Amino acid sequence: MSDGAKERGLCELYEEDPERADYLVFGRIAESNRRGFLRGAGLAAMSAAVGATIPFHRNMPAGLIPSALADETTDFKLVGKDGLIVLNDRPINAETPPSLLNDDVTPNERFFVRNNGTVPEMAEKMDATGWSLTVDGEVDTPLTLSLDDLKSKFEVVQLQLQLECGGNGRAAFNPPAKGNQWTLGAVGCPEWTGIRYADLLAAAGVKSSAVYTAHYGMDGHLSGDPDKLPISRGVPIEKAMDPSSIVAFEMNGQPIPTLNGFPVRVVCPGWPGSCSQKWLRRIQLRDVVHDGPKMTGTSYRVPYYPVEAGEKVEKSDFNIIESMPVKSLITRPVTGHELTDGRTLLVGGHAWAGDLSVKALDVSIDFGATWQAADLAGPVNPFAWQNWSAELTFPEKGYYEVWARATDSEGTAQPFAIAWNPKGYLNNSMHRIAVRVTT
Ligand SMILES: Nc1nc2c(c(=O)[nH]1)N[C@H]1C(S)=C(S)[C@@H](COP(=O)(O)O)O[C@H]1N2
Ligand SMILES: [Mo]
Repeated sequence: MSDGAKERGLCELYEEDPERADYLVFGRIAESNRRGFLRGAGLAAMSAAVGATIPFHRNMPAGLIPSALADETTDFKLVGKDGLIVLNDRPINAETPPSLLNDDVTPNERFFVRNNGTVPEMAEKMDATGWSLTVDGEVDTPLTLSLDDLKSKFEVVQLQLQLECGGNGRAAFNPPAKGNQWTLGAVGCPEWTGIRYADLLAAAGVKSSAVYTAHYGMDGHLSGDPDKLPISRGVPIEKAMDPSSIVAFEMNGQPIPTLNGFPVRVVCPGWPGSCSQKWLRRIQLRDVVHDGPKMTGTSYRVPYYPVEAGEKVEKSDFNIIESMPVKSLITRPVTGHELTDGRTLLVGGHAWAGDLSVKALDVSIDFGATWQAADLAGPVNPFAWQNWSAELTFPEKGYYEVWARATDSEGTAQPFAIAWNPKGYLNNSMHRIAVRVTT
């Protein structure tokens, strides 16, 4: 299997090349048996994908897309999730439509999923028996800690922290960028319970040689090779020492859901979600910038100067993404709203700005010609998204777009256009919704 095929799921593969997909899913089909006799792992994979056994699998024609997958990817239900749009099923990637992100605190079943590999068995079973966390590398005293150790030996903190995938918004890139075609919903802001990353490092004693962290999770590589890691990223020591960076064991007062990192994950808010390792088992301090999978090459990196859409950029001209840019969402009403009872409408949503805070949120109903200030609340704690709302009055009936534009504490506002880059990261262009006023 090529790398390209590995990064795609059944749905996409079936759309593009049903025969090849059939081969990958069902395994080798004997020439004498072109009717797609499903066996072993292939049948198990297909059954898992459609969520049931397939009694008449022997009759399935080769290349047939099970309609459970073909109709709409949204038919695909993820356990413990509600209303998420599945972009890929292997690895599982699912985003939340903006209107389902309206809660001030994102509920567990509405928090997006970005997996690079396979979900560890411990998380599938939601049983942390035997789990431990190792802290080693450039430390004075390497540590091995149980879940009880984390909960009892350190101060426990609760913080509402936003996480956004570095590739959120990639779907709008033109020319397109490879990878999950996230639209708007690879972001959320739950309340996390855990311990400060800094306290953990203080307990181990950070050597002066330490410059970067390396995070290791329990998820498996898609190839099945136990010696390969799907992803292992890290952050500069200073980011790990930020009092808002935590090692979390609960999400909204519940054990962290299977797909979001049970039993323990890192949360380094405001930076690409990939810095927040799920299913954590080891933190290693390094005396160099970490070079694990998805740390090197052009992964989670952007050119350090603006480029033209489609431009080729030398690898040496990319920098690792750190703080994410200012951004906002309109979470109410849903796009396409029909205003039938008058000309005023309440709109609202959230705004966030990486390491910074948001100082203003403006809305426009005339394609950006004029702007009106929305009410913007402060964050409940640093790195929590900020809620905003505005009452709009439309001058007459017709089709409108509501645009939202956040401005960060340093005065940088969201652009309307997309700052294109080769890997499709950091799209923080303004969110807009359609509203039809009928009277
Ligand atoms: N172990 C592990 N941690 C991981 C990932 C992963 O695939 N494996 N994906 C990362 C990426 S790219 C993102 S955006 C966030 C997503 O977190 P979520 O799936 O809980 O929304 O987890 C990060 N941590
Ligand atoms: Mo991500």
